[in-house]
Amino acid sequence: MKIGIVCYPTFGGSGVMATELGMALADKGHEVHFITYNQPVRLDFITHRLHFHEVVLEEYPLFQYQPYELALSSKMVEVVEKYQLEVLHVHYAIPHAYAAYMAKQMLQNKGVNVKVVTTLHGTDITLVGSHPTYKTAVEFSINMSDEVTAVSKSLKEDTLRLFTIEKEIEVVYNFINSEKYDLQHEDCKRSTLAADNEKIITHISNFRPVKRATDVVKIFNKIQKEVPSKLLMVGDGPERLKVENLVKDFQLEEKVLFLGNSSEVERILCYSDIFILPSQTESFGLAALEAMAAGNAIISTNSGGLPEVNIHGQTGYLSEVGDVNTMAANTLEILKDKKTLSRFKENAKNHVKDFSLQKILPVYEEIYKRCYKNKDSSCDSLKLQ
Ligand code: GMT
Repeated sequence: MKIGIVCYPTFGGSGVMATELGMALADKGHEVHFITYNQPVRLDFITHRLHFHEVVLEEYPLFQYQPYELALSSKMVEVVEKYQLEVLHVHYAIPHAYAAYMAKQMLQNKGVNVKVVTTLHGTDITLVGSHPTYKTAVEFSINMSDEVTAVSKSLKEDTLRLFTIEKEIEVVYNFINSEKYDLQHEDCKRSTLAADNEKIITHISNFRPVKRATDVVKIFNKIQKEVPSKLLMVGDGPERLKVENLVKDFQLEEKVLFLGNSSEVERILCYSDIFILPSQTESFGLAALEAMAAGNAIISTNSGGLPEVNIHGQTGYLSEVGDVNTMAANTLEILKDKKTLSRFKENAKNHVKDFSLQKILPVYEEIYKRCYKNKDSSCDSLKLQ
C-alpha cells in the first residue's frame, strides 16, 4: 500500500514509534512517505520505498506564530496527490489529526479520497489535548478520523473519559523490534562505564516535569548508599538543569552520567540492570519497553498504561507517584540478590514478546486495508457489515 506517516520527528516516543512503524512497513514492501518538519531522528535510511517530505515554514513578519497546520495540510495534499497515497497515518492528535482532516477535505474537493488513521499517544489526550485551549478541535478531529487507535487500554479509557467520542477506539500497543536489542557481547562493554562490582541504573526521557526526573536522582541517592552503582541519565529537556543541580546537591557527580539525546538507545540500555520511570502520568512508556527488551528490570509508577507494560513482581515493581522510598527499597531488593535480578531481567525480556513487531505490524496493516477496501465510505460502516 501507499501510506503517508505524519509525526513529530524528535526523540519523543510517538515520533520513535511512527518512524519504527514506517521503516517496518517499507521493509514489508509498502511505500511509505514521512511528512514532517525534519527528517525523523530514528529514520536511518531512505530507499525507493521510504521517502521524507519536509514541511517548510516561511517566516512572515505579520505572524506571531507560524501557521504550521496550514503548511502541513498543504504538504499532505501535495504528497497524497503526487504519490497517490491511500492512507494518512497521523501520530499524536495535535495538530496532526486536525491538519489531516483539512487535507482530506481539500482532497475530496478535487475528487481524491484518502483515509485518515489517527493514533493517540498520551499527552495529546491527557495533558495538552484535554486543555480548554485545544479540546474542541482535538475532539472534532478524533471523531472525524476514519480510524482511531490508542497505544494502551488506559489511554483509551482516558480519551473516553475526557472527550465525547463517537468513534470506536482500537487499542494497538506500541511495539519493539527485539532484534535491535540482541547485541553481541563485544558490542556492549560494561567496563567502559562501570567497575565490575557496580550495578548500572538508567533513566531515559525528555526531562519534562511529567517525567519527574528529579525522583530518579532521589531514588538513586538512596540506592548508591547500599549498592555500588552508576546512574545513566539519557535525554534532554526543560528539567535537565534542575536534575543536574540535584546531583550536585547530593554530591553524586562521580556516579551520575548525563549522556544527552541518543538515537541508539539500545547501545546504552545493554549496559544497564534497572530502568527507572517515575512519571506522573505515562500512557504507555515506550522507553520502559525498550529497556525491557535490553533485559532491564523496571521500577516505575503505577500511572496510566505503565501497569500494562511493567508487570508488578515479575518484570519490576510499580509504586504510587512520588513514593521514592518504596521505589528505592524495591530497586535494592532486586539488586541485592543475583538470582532475583536475573529472574526479573529474564521475565522482562520474555514479556516484551507480547509487544513484538511481528505481532503489532499486521494489526496496523489490517486497519489500513480495512480503510482502503472501504474507500468510498467511512471505515466504521465496514465494521458493521
Ligand atoms: O512522553 C512524552 O511526553 C512524549 C510523548 C510523545 O509524544 O512521544 O510520549 C507519549 O507517547 C509515547 C509513545 O506512544 C508513550 O510511550 C508515552 O508514554 C507517552 N507519554 C506520556 O503519556 C507522558
